[in-house]
Amino acid sequence: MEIDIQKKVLEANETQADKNRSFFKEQNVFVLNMMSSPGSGKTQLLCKSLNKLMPNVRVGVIVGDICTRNDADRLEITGAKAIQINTDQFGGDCHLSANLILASAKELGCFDLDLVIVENIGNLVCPAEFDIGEDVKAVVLSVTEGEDKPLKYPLMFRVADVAILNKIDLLPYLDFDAKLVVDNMQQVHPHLPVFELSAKTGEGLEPWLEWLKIKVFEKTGK
Ligand SMILES: Nc1nc2c(ncn2[C@@H]2O[C@H](COP(=O)(O)OP(=O)(O)O)[C@@H](O)[C@H]2O)c(=O)[nH]1
Ligand SMILES: [Mg+2]
Repeated sequence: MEIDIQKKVLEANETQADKNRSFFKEQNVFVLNMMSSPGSGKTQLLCKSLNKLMPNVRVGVIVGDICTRNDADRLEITGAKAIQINTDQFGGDCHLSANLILASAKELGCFDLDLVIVENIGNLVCPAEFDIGEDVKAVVLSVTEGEDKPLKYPLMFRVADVAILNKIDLLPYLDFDAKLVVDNMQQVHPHLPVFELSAKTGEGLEPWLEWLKIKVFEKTGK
């Protein structure tokens, strides 16, 4: 019974995600879904990225959290419009579903944008199961989380199109093996592109932004 309901929820989400994809195509906007566990540095990375991308790339953000609009407030300092979704009113969902994304994308006004970035709710499990009609899924893992996480949460790394290893400025203070974590990511997802960077210092940011800009151009021609 429980499995049946879960299957129906995922199927309904899939149908809505296809509608979102058509909407985003019609609006000629590229959509990036950024996922990670809480605290790996998604908002920090987005703030740094937005400062470099705008105004050449016109970016809007949709950000999900169970409560607060802290992240939307942080992101809006960059000048980007940010829509905050809080899921406590929907039972505290641990992921953003496709229907919530479409409503927020319409509020954002995609027509004037080249890129919509969705900062998903901090969780390495559920967001991986819910397609939102995005073009690219990115997973962020920080160096304080342990090298074994790609092996423990393989679905997230399997569905990701790109991975970011964040907080490399902390490597001198930790017993963390960056080569091992990249090997573990690529064990569950062969040839997964991985960008090692620090969203705090900005080290390693450029290759990630170049990769993203090429993806946006390939879809939108902008
Ligand atoms: N040292 C260091 N701290 C970082 C870096 N990126 C984020 N942080 C810090 O990590 C904490 C969580 O970051 P946040 O962006 O809120 O993570 P989120 O929950 O994934 O959105 C904050 O205190 C950030 O200042 C980084 O590259 N290096
Ligand atoms: Mg955040």
